[in-house]
Amino acid sequence: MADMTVKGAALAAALAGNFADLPIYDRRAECASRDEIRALQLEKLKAQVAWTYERVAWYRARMDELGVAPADIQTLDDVRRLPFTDKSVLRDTFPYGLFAVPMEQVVELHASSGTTGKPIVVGYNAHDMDVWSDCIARMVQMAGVVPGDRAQMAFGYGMFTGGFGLHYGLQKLGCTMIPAGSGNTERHIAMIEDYGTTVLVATPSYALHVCEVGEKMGYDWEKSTLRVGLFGGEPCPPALKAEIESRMHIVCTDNYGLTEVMGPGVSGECLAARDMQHIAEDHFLWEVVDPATGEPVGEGEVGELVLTPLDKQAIPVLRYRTHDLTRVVCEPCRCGRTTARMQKVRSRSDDMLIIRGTNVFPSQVEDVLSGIEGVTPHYRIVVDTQDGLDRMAVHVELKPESFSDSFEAMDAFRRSIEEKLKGVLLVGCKVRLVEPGGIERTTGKAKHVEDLRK
Ligand code: DLL
Repeated sequence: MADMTVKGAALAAALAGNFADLPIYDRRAECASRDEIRALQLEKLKAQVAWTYERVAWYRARMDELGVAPADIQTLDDVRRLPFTDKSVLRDTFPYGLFAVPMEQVVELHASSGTTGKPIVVGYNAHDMDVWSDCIARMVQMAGVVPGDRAQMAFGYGMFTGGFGLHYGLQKLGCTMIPAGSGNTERHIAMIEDYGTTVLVATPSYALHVCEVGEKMGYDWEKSTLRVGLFGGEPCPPALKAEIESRMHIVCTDNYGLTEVMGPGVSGECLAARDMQHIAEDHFLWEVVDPATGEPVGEGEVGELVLTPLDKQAIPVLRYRTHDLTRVVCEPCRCGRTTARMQKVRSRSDDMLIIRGTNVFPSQVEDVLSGIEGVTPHYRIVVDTQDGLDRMAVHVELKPESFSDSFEAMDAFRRSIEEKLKGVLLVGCKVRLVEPGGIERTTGKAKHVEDLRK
C-alpha cells in the first residue's frame, strides 16, 4: 500500500497484519473445514440439480440428451456430467424460458445489457434475495466495512445488478445507505462531505474520476470521512488500486460477480490477501476449465471460471461459463477464512484481440502503461483495418505535469511508449498521446477497447 493515512482502527489493525480481532459475518460458512464445505456443496448440488431438472424444460431436454439424471449426481466431480450454460442460452430463452418459479413469486428482475443483441434477464424470489443480501453482507464485512458505516452508492439503480445488490447487502450488515446513484460527480463529492460518507461503492475507474474531480474542486481527501472504496464490476489492476488508495487516503477492495449467476457477491477481497477474492462456496460451486476444451485445468492453474449457483430458485443455472480467466487456491487465508480464493480477474477469454495473428489482452497494455511515469490509468485501444491489415492504436492520457509544448519531447515520449508496448505485445501499435482529461470517463464500467473491425 502506498504511503497514506489509514482511517479507522479496524482497517489500521488489518493492514498491520492483525486479523484476529476482525469480525467475520458468518463464521460457520466462512471458516468451515474443507471437508465440511465439500459435504455441504454436494448436498446442495444434488438438490439444485433436481430442482432444475424438474422445473426447467431446457435443462431437462439437455440432460436427457446427455443421458444424465439428477440421481446420477453422487459426488462433486459428477458436476462434469451436466451441460454447460452460456449467455446464448439466456438470450435464446429470453425473457422467462429458464425461470423455475411462477412469475407471481418473482420479487425482482435484473438484466445485463450485453454489448450486442438482446439483453439477458434474471429473476429472484424472496429466498434468492435473502441469499444475495447475505452474500453481500459477508463480502462487505471482509472488505473492512462495519455496521454503522455510511455507504454511498455510485452504481446505477437500474437493471444493473450492482446498485440494488450492494444496497440490500450493505443494509443487511447494518450500514446507512446513501442511494446517490450513478453520475453527477460534483454532487457525489458534496454528499460525501455533507453526509459524512465512509464507504464509496463504485467501479474503480469511476472512483478515480471522483478522486480527480474532488482534487480539482480543492476537496481534501485526507481529511475526508471516506475510508473504504468498495469496488467491482470491472477489473481493478493493482496500479489503479494503489493510485486511488494513495490519492483518496482510503482502503480499496474489490468484489466480483455476474448477473447470470446472481450479481455481485460471488467473491470478495479480504484485507489479508489483497490480490485474491474469497468465493462464497456454500452458494457457488466453482470449476476452472480450459476455455478451448471445457476440460478441468490442473489444481491452481489459470483457466476459465465456471460457476454453478447452489441456492438459486427463480432462475437456476448449471455450470455457467463466465469467460473470466482466473485460478483458484484452497489454502486457508491469513484472515481466518477457509473458503477458496480466486485470483482477481484481469481478463476474459473473449476480450483477447487478435492483431495480425498475435494475441493481445487489454490487461497487457494496462500493465505496460502502469509502469510508465507521467501517464494516467485512463487509456483506450482502437483497432481497425487498413488495406486489409489490422491496425492497433493506443490512446494514452498524460498527467498534467508531463504535458509539454515541445513537439520533440512529446514525440520522443510517444515513441518510447510504442517501444515498450511492442516489447510486451510482440506486435507494433501507434500511440496517441491525449491531453489530461482527454479520455472519456464513464460513470459505470470503463470502455477500454474500440474494435472497429467488427
Ligand atoms: O458486473 C456484477 C457486479 C456488480 C460485480 C458490481 C461487482 C460489483 P455484469 O454486469 O453481469 O455483473 O458483469 C459481469 O463483469 O463476468 C466480469 O467479466 C466483470 N467483473 C465483474 N466484477 C469484476 C471484478 C456485474 N471485481 C462481468 N473484477 C464478469 C474483474 C469483474 N471483472
